[in-house]
Amino acid sequence: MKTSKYRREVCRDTFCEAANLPPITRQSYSRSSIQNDHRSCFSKCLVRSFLFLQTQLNFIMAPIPTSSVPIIDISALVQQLPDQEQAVAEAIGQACRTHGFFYIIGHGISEELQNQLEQQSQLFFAQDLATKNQIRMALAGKAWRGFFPVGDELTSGKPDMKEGLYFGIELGPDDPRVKAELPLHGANLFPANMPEFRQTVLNYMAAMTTLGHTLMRGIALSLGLEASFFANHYTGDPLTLFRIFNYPYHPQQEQQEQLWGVGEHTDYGVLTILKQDDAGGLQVKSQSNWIEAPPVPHSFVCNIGDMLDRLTRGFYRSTPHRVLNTSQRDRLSFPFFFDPNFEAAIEPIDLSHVQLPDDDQAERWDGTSVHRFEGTYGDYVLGKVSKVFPDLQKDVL
Ligand SMILES: O=C(O)CCC(=O)C(=O)O
Repeated sequence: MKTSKYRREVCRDTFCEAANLPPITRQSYSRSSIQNDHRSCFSKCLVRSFLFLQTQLNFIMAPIPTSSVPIIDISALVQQLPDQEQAVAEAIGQACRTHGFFYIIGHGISEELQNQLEQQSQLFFAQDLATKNQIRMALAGKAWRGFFPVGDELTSGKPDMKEGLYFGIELGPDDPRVKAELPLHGANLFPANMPEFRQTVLNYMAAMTTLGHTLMRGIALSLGLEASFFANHYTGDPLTLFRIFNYPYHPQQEQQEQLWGVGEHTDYGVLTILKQDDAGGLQVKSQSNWIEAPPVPHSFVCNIGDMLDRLTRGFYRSTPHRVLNTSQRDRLSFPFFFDPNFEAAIEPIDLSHVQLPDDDQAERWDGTSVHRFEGTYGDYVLGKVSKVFPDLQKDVL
């Protein structure tokens, strides 16, 4: 029997010891009794060598490199420290120009609140379909809120492998926007059998809205504008949309790459602030390459939407992203969309001091131009959401 130096080393170091056998030496190796005693160690060595090789191959052939999405500590922006805010703003600006995505830490959002949200969401999605359907989206009409099952939401015409809950600003029947039957405005649907869910979601949305204002101050400073520029013109009374998604584990996922949790798309508004659990699966198109944006403890992932692309004439591009849950378990995510006011007309900002890129319509996932669009943000967002739920759009919008 022949064996390589590597296998003899492994055999001597681990398996022989476990089997209480004396180590093989150069002298004893030639004896047939020693070879027999060590036969099972050799086969274990072979399996181990094979597994080692397989790991190396998987690594070499992995299609998506690990993340280079920058991580930015925004605590100086949160605390409004005048001598340090600009440095944070510059890091944000750099990330917006290179990736369109960045992680934030030092944001000050309560871990306890985040844990409550995650636990209650797990409980909600673990229920049977009939129970979840008690708050199905069709029941909220034009307010466009509630639960949708796996396969109901489409990206680029294809069903996404996710189920979810849609929420928005909680408005009562006397609110003038609700009286005027403005789409995407109204009351949320909350599960009657989970009494704490409502307040947790509302508290989380309030915290995210404050964080959205903070980040927009940083984005304004990064463009050489006064910190309150966006609040003064577009986001003082933002349209905020909040979603909770559950991407169930699909055994076929391993064979079929096309079972996207969410297909390639860009977000519609100015800024998305995403909380993801630790399953992974978010992929970001950075400078024409797909890279992973894996979970980073205590962070949120932020990305630019189409309206910031339009406002900056493409200086800050909205970045395509997608989700593939390969974690072998369900994945939860919590995107919060901090968007311009529904009625706002989005006009490009004067950025004569920077060199602007060409229109990217030809490369965009939806083949449209965010720069040539005419109308309010409400017109833009309604055009988009009606494509993701075409049946619901026919019935309620
Ligand atoms: O679930 C995620 O990680 C991302 C969700 C997303 O891309 C979206 O809602 O626009």
